[in-house]
Amino acid sequence: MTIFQKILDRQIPARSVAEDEHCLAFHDVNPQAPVHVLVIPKVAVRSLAEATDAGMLGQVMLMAARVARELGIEDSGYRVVLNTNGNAGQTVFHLHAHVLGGRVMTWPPG
Ligand code: DGP
Repeated sequence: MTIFQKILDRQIPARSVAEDEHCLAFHDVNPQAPVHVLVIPKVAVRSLAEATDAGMLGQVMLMAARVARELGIEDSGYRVVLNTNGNAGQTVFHLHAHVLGGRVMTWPPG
């Protein structure tokens, strides 16, 4: 079981930001920006590479946009990232979108 499944099951705590029937959003424990929130689907899918449900992916993206709006980074701008497998640095194998904002982002990412 992944650490994010344990958060979904309320076995370990997280600082929740938003929730609906499809997704949970919570603050990243190791923030890389003033706003750094993770959005996870309630279904356990290892990564974007293994996702087949377009509806689920859409719900994750819509929740990311909602979080950005509600945390006040919509107008200043934000980045949504899905690290996928090794070279991208994925460490938790429950699909998740990082919502990063509150500072200027560089491009390309390192
Ligand atoms: P990734 O490298 O894309 O798999 O990102 C995993 C993120 O999850 C990383 O930024 C740190 C975060 N994280 C790992 N364990 C926990 C935890 O127990 N609680 C919270 N809130 N975040 C976690």
